[in-house]
Amino acid sequence: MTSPESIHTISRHILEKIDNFQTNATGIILGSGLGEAITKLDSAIEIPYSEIPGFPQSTVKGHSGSLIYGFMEEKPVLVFSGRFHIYEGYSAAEACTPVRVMGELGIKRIFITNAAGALNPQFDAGDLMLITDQINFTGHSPLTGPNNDDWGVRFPDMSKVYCDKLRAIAVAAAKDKGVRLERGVYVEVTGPNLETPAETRMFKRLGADAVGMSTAIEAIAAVHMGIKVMGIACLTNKNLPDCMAETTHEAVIEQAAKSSAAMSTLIREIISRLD
Ligand code: R1P
Repeated sequence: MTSPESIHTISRHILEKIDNFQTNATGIILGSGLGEAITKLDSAIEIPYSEIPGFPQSTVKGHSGSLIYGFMEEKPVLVFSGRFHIYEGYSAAEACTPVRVMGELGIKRIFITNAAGALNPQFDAGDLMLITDQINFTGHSPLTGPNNDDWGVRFPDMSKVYCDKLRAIAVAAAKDKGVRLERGVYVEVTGPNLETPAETRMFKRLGADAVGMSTAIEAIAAVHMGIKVMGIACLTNKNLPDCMAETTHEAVIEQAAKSSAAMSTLIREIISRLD
């Protein structure tokens, strides 16, 4: 499912379904409950993951499982509405299939979104957080195994995972549109269990501002392929170690859905400002 040949086959299949695919498209991965963040693309072509041979299938509520190509502010975008997680049983490499496919299609810029718990006590549920850096706490890497030199080098540099230029555009776009946008470090854990108070305390001490079960490994795969990355977390709940409130996935999805409008406004504005 993750060999260069299988990624090539999946990509060829997608290209057969999308006439005149433009490689200057921005790739977007939508996180839990954020399916409504990208709607109303012009000239949209939608392909359910189930119709893409060899493509992984979404098994988590809040991830619709469809690929959508279309235009936003007259710019081409390729949207993965639904992602894959290690806790679903996928390897880190399998979970990064959308990123590998985007790289194979020639995409040079991706926006990764997710739903995450806020660790920084100054952040509120409902805020968006621009990811400035990451901690991969999963113990897994999508680069494990033989390196495909056509994709990237064996030891990719990770000194700048999240593109400065895209971050500056995001900050300016948020300011102009009145969208509250925090900035911080995202830590990825394997899950699917949510964090204990002791783990939450530890992640805070490690310097993380938000915690979730995706994104970091996708960003690693993207950096490996030389793809520019921007990450936006939708903070769905506050993880305060000394007074932890119970959380459910349903509540996460509900809060993410509520923040979809702000996410949509921000992404649209950023896209409109791209070259
Ligand atoms: C937990 O509610 C789920 O929401 C987040 C977590 O990673 C986990 O999968 O989903 P995304 O990261 O896919 O947005």
